[in-house]
Amino acid sequence: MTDLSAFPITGKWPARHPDRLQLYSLPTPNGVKVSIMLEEIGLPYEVHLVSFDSNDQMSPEFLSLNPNNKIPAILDPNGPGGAPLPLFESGAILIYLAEKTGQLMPRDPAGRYQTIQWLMFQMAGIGPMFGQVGFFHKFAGKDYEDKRPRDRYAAESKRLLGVLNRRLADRAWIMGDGFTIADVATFPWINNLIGFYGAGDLVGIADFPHVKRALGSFMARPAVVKGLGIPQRVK
Ligand SMILES: N[C@@H](CCC(=O)N[C@@H](CS)C(=O)NCC(=O)O)C(=O)O
Repeated sequence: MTDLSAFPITGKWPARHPDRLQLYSLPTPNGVKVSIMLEEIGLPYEVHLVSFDSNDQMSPEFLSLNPNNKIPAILDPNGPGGAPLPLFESGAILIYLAEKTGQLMPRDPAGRYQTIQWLMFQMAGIGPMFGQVGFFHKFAGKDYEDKRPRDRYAAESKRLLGVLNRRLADRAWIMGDGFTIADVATFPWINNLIGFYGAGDLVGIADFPHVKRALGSFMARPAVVKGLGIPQRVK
């Protein structure tokens, strides 16, 4: 039986199945990337809810795994060389899981680097910019009289959607016929922008038909349907 007791996070979130990958998360667009990935690849895992209502992400136990106080984070009891591996940053986790299982990543080196390139495009562009749209359109920033910050982030999000739309014009998925971690990272954010943030009209989503078509295909995948609800918010 694997012993994870050296990791303080297991003091607050005990591992009932220490042989399985431990996921610490919430069903936000960054969080569901990892639950969708785990459902897609079929790796056994145990999920733990990190509640923002009780500021769990600021607890010493959580910070011991991710000093940057953000979900998602994982602890894989069976990491490289058989040793446990703690990991944070959703992009790093997706690359790790793809390489660990040989899934959702092209095998040829050029395809692999290009997949990582589009993953970085999501991590550095889509995620941060759409997040700002959320703040200025749906959350506290919506009450600001000065609409220039909202419009700046909406314009940048539109530009990014245009880049993605052109990429998808003649491809089923970001890397072509094969579904990859670039798609796993990107489409939860598109879904969130239109759905939870209600910013589809603000960014003119109707102008991006290829993005909408690929989003429809993404949302129809059984692993996506399941992963979007993991972990459940209220137990
Ligand atoms: N770049 C990080 C971003 C993670 C992130 O922003 N997580 C948010 C939820 S979507 C969070 O944990 N926020 C809690 C906080 O800031 O205290 C990743 O992709 O893992």
